[in-house]
Amino acid sequence: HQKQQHEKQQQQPSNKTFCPKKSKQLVGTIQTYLDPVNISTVESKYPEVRKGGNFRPKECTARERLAVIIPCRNRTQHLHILLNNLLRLLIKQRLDFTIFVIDQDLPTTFNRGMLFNVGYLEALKRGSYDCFIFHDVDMIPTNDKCLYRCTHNPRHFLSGVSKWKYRLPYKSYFGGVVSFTRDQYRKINGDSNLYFGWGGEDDDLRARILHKGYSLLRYPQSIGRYDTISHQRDSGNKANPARFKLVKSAKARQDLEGLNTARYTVTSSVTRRLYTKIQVYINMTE
Ligand code: UDH
Repeated sequence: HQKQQHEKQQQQPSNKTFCPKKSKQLVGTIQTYLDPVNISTVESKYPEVRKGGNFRPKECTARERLAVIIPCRNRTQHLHILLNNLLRLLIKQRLDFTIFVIDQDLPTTFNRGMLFNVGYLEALKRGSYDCFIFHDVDMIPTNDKCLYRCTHNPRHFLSGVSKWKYRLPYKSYFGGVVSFTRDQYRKINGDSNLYFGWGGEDDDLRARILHKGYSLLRYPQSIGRYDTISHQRDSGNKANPARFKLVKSAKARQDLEGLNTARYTVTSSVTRRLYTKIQVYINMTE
C-alpha cells in the first residue's frame, strides 16, 4: 500500500517536456552554511518539499528518480546542516528526489556498507528509483554545477575536501558521496556487509565496481569541491582491524555476499517533513 501511494504521487503527466540536463539557475560556487541549524528553520525554508523528503519539479518532467541515501547515527546536527545546504542544490537542479536517512540501532558496531544496501533495498520497496546517491552526512557540496545525477558508470563526486586541504586522502579514495544507477548497484551486488567499524568498505566497493568492468568517473576539481563538518571519532565505530585482510578478498566475495545477502530488521520507518527515516537492527553474528 505504501509503495502504491508513493507510485501514485510519482506519476507524471505526459504532456511536459524533460527538465534541462543543466538548469539555467546554476551558478557554480555557492556559499555553504556549516553552523548548527534547527530543523524547523530548514523546514520553513523548503515548503515545496513534501512529507518524506520528496520533491518533483512542476514545470518539467525530471529525467530520473533519485534516492539520496544518507547513513546517519548520532549525527542529527550534521543531518540538519546537510539538509540546509543540499535541498537548495537539488531543487535548483530540478531533480525528482527523495531523501532517505538510514540509522542503525545500538549497540551493534556501525556498518556503513550494509546501511547502503539497506537504503537501496528499502527505497525500492517505496518507489521506482533509477538513481542512487550514497551521501555521508558531513559532506557539503560547494558548487551547484555538481550534478546529482547518474551516468553510464558509477561516479565519485568528491575531487577535494576542505579537511584535506581540498584534496583527497589518496588517489583511489571512493568514499563520501557516490552514485549508481539501480542497475549498476545491482550488478556489482551492492556493498559488502562484512565491514563493522571504521574503514575499508569504500575500498571494497571500488574493487567491486572495477571487477564488474565499470570504470570510475569523478567530477573535476572545481566541481567536486566539498566542505566538511568537523567531528570527533564516533563511539561505536572503532577502526576495523580486519579491514586490510577483507579488502584483499573483495573480488572473491563479490557475488557471494552483498546486496543478495543483506540481513537486517527494520525497527521503525517514519516519514518526517524533509526525509524518510528508516531505522534498522543489524545482527553482527548472523
Ligand atoms: N556515520 C554516522 N555515525 C557514526 C559513524 C559514521 O552517521 O557513528 C556515517 C556518517 O554519514 C559519516 C559516514 O558514516 O559521514 C562516514 O563516517 P566517518 O565520518 O567516521 O568517516 P570519515 O569522515 O571518513 O572519518 C574519512 C575516510 C578517509 C579514509 C578512507 C579509508 N578507506
